[in-house]
Amino acid sequence: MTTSPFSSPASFHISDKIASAVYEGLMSSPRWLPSWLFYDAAGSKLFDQITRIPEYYVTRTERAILADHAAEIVGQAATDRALRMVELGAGSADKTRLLLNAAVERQNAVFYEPVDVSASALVEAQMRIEDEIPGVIVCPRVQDYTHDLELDSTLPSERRLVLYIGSSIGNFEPGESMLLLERVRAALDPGDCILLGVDLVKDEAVLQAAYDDAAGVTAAFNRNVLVRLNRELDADFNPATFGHRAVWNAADSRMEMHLVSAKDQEVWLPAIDLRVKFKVGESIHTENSYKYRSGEAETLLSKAGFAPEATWTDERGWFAVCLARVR
Ligand code: AVJ
Repeated sequence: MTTSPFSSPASFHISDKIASAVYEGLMSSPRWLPSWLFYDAAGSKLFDQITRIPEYYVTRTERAILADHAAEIVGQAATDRALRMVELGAGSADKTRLLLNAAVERQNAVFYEPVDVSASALVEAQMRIEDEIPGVIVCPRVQDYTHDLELDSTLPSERRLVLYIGSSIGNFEPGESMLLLERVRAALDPGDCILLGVDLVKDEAVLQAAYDDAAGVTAAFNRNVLVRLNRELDADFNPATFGHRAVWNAADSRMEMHLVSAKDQEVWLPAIDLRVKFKVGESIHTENSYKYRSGEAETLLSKAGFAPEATWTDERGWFAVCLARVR
């Protein structure tokens, strides 16, 4: 973590990580905010709603792939050993359940280690999973897997399968995703596996609709970041004066989300002693969601020290799930 470029705000509690990221992003030109800021309690709820809107094909497409191939995936990862399942993020609900169910069917008990920065999300995942899938032993780990990853050691009779599903990797810049996968590989032993879910490049209209749904849930998700800054940095954004914009950036192969100022205005963020002037039409870049071409995820995994073994996709070729093993 870089040190804050401003003196520590005194009066109320704020996270230094948030303060320094917001300061850096809003001082930049063009302005940006990191996409991890979306996931406060309200934002996590909104994302959960997004996964169910008709235009957002991502979650249901990946779920269908996993539903069709869970037993095969688990069997191929495990070979002749007992599988320990690790998940980066606190459980993608029913998608994780499909794989855990398949593992419980192969072996009587399965250890499941969800890794997340949020202790409350982990507690919730633990209760839900232990309740719903007898045979799963949950060992939660509070860790920021984007910075460090340390896992329970395994017995010689075991093998790990790390789940990094849900297109979570799509939020990382190409160089960052490479580093992240290298770090994951470094925490594993030879023979351990990763299951990586990536969203694929597709028709622009489909992408556009998925990130700008008719019901406006994604717009609310995007604007919620301003609500969060109002609460946590005592800022005075009027979220209604920022429009939601989703664009396909073909050159960089990514969907982008922006918040566009509908008028000339000034926003004050007293907690970081920052005044920001927005011109009408000026935007804050809030998210990149990278889309892969077929074969690219496998190339990335190879460069990070994994040997890709199998890729599963849907009939339309919209999403890919790749299994790769530590060499
Ligand atoms: C959670 C990063 C996979 O990029 O599709 C959904 C977040 N942003 N709608 C994605 C998101 C807008 C999502 N990921």
